[in-house]
Amino acid sequence: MKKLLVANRGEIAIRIMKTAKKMGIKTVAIYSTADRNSLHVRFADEVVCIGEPPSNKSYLLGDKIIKEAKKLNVDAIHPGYGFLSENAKFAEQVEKSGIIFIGPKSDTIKIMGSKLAAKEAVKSYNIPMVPGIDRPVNNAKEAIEIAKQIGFPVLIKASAGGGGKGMRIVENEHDIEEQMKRAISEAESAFGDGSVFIEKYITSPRHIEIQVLADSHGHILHFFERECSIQRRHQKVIEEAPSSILTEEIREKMGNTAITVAKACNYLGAGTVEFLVDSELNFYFLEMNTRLQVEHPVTELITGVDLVELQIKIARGEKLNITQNDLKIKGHALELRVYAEDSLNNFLPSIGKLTTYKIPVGEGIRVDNGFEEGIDIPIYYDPLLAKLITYGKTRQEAIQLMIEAIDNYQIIGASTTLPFGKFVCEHHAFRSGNFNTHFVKDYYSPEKLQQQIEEEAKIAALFALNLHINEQSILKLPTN
Ligand code: MV4
Repeated sequence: MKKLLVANRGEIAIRIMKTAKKMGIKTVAIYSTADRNSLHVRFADEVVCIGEPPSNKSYLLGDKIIKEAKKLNVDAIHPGYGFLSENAKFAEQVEKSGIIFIGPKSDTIKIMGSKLAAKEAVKSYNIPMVPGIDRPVNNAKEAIEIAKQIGFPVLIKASAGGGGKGMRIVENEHDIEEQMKRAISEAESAFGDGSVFIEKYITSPRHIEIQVLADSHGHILHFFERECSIQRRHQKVIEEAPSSILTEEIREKMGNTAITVAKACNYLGAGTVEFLVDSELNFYFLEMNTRLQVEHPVTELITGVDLVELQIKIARGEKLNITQNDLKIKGHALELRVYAEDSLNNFLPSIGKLTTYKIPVGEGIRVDNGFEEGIDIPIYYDPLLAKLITYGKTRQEAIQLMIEAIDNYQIIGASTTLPFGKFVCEHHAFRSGNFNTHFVKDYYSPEKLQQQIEEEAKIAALFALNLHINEQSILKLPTN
């Protein structure tokens, strides 16, 4: 593999190119006209403008990307996350064009893109799953029968779903018909597939996922868990590894389950197996994400591996030259997604020119960044500016480092989720480790954040006053 095209933008494009450079592989960046001055474009050895700013006129143009890749004699395409990363058709077209797609086979992407197909694929492997029905349901009477058997509350879910779309909690049988209609029509318009099924609703779960890697020689390894329960409207905000609630025993069980899921779908490359974990620490397989995830750095920090490097090696046909026993968790890592969103104003995108942009540096601090001072944040894409990642010997150390790093991150020109991240890091429920997916809903309000910001300003003012008085008294001393 001599040349790699990264079919993505922002921090993840840079992250992937860094590893390619380290491995002596030339890099090609693609960009839309909105990104012509972006960091990821300057970072690459070669660049291609792929189209107009909207994603469907640039970063989603699979055919055009493949055409340009061929012109430039590209050997492999890395899709990053989002955009074309889980598009089975794109993966298939890349395969057919003779270019290596860095990811699993298109058939695997297709299976895992459907929750019902995924359930079907793992059916014979004794994988713990949430009680429910594993086929599409569209008849209200039948749905009521199923729900009664499972027991309320139940969750109606879209098979093609993602990001909570087409998902409906139902508390009693009178609401089933109405909610099922809504779920089906939402799924139809969002995914063009109205298949829905029914599961027992786990009321206060944690969201914990396992990183796996599978090579083309039949070796599959897991790289432990990431705790992703701190999210807002299905958008993760803070991720960490390891999770503070798992015992060694459950960790091993979940890891082995994840490996079995990967085996069941003939997995290749890096993937993530998602689980729900209930308050009694029962875990249930939810779905598998067939891409490199946003939060992969926390896994890299606690295991000491470069996941992109391993992805590339696997794509080149190499064997994973480590065993499960070689892998040990060391330390604790936290990641805060730094979005250009206003935490005080319903997380509305906050776009503008970054007139000041200085990232924190120091031991235990990693910033996977896609921006620099003077750049306008485009309105067309996900407003993730960077990922602020900290690593310490203990969870407490990683949290403390995160708070300091947030204080040392200087951004003027856009509101960001940095203050929100600090709010979470200072919250007793987060610090205690005792939280679930309802954390943000249960504990966060803009008023509370505002109050915290004001209190901090007061303390800073008092501190300054104190300093001033002390200096004055020092000045007066010689006269006494
Ligand atoms: C669930 C659940 C409770 N019970 N399934 C949301 C997105 C999708 N990946 C799965 N999701 C959930 N499925 C059952 N049977 C609760 C959620 C859920 C959730 C999961 C992970 C992270 C955040 C969440 C927020 C709300 C609901």
